[in-house]
Amino acid sequence: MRTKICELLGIEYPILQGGMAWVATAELAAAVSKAGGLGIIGAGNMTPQMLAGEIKRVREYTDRPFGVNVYYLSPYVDEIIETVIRHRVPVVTTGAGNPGRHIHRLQEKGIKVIPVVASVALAKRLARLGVDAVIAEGMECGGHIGDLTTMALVPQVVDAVDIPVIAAGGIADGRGLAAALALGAQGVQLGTRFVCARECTVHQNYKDMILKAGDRDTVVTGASTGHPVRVLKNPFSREFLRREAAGAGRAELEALGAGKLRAAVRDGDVQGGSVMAGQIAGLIRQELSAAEIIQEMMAGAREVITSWKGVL
Ligand code: TUI
Repeated sequence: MRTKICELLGIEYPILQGGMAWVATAELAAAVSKAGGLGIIGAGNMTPQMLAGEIKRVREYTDRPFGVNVYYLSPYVDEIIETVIRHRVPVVTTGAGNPGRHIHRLQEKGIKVIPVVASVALAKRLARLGVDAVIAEGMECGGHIGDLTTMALVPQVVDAVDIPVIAAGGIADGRGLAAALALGAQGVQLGTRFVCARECTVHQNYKDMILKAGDRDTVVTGASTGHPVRVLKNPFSREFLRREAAGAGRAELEALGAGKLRAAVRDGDVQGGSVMAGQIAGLIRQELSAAEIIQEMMAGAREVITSWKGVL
């Protein structure tokens, strides 16, 4: 099941690991790349020095291709771009903003650029600027979200651009991969599923909360601030939504959210922290290694696609 994404990125399977802030460290990225997918370091709000350390560590674990996700709300965006160039990172994905001003400089240095988009309009604008592929991310995903579902967004982006499209949001097994391919995507990106990879260094409380979650256990905070974020329901999300409903302003809500992702991911404060996760959390029932996740997905997708042939 090699697709254009495998050729473009030099990977074995068309599976990318989301570059999640605080979660996607060198350990996780290296494990996914070693297993034949594309591991991605989440630069989040890291300083350029911290990122350089993570890049170096991935290379100590594997010489396979990997990526860095650049978070466009970070105060260090321009320096992070310089860091990925200096360290010759093979692939850059981007999130939470328009990477337009950096595309040519990255590509000039041989770096593949794959932005996350949540709309057809942005996908078309970035395709015109020459990006290598786009990740079309539906609002089923965890963290910062757009407003279209994966099912509606992916085929519309596929029809609007002539570069490969990677589907994200709500995908965690072989059925999701097969569905994404059916929608015209050339690959998938998984976030929540890889949070529960054995090699992922998040606090065990964070993994346990995803493993115990059901289908309706996520909620969207921050819709009123123009920065909606999907998280698991907990005392933090309830307090956030209570204040939001009471008319709290953007500044108050931003202050309430500050540092809460780190608290949940690194300190295991899954009551007072922000436990970002996608709607597919309810499907995830066990911690597996990155290689097991990828092998299980590939086998599951092959099984689905083979069964279609029986129907036709
Ligand atoms: O970036 C994400 N998901 C994220 S980032 C994040 S870090 C965070 N930490 C604390 C509080 C809040 C967030 C958690 N989750 N996904 C990629 C993504 N990017 N989804 C949607 C977009 C997007 C949105 C607007 C991409 C471009 C865009 O462009 C606007 C423009 O300038 O045209």
